Amino acid sequence: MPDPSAGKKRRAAGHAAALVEPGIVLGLGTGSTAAVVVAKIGDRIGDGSLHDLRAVATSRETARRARRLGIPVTTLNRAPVVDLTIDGADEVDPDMNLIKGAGGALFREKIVAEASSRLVIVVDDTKCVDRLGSRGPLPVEVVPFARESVRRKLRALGAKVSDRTGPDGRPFLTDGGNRIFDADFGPIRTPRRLAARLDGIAGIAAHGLFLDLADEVIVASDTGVDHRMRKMQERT
Ligand code: A5P
Repeated sequence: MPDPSAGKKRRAAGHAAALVEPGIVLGLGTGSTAAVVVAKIGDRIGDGSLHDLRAVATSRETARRARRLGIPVTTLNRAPVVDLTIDGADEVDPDMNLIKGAGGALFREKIVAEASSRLVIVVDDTKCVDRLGSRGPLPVEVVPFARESVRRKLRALGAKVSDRTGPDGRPFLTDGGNRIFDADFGPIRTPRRLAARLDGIAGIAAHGLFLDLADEVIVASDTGVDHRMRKMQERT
């Protein structure tokens, strides 16, 4: 099925790929928008405007895609400080807080985001919301040992919890071998409070609330591209 947002994703991705400078350690996100960014970076390596990059991929799928396009891929352990990461998101609120994880790579995406000096998020305007949780559930990655205890805790916090499955109908497994719950909290009034509660549950490997992590958000609409910056003092 054709993606109605494909044109916007291409415009936003082109804008983001132009931010990449030779010689840096570059974090590569996961998902359909990040895939367009990876393709555009591959083009820039091909035309010689980018060289000496080392890329840290947020998923095996992105690593494979990058290698195919001639982008040198390293590991976070070899390059633990990432200069710039470009990634997509499922929702962006007016404070540039995010929900991520519809693609199932949220754990590695959060690790790479936290290791990055600059995190640039690329979305089309359908992802912009007043309140996180308005478009879909919150992905929560759970270690198998704690699956049922975490399910009960998420329910106690008010979520309707579904088990994510893959295209074959079997449980979706992340690159780390964990499961994903899609936890529907509805629009989230206090994302910081919810994030703190989820951070306190030991069996959760990662949740999709990415708060205070994005430095810049590139939003593509039918009329153009809006490049939003976080005020310097807000990044901790
Ligand atoms: C991957 O786990 C996600 O966090 C993606 O970054 C997010 O789902 C956006 O994906 P699309 O660009 O495909 O909408």
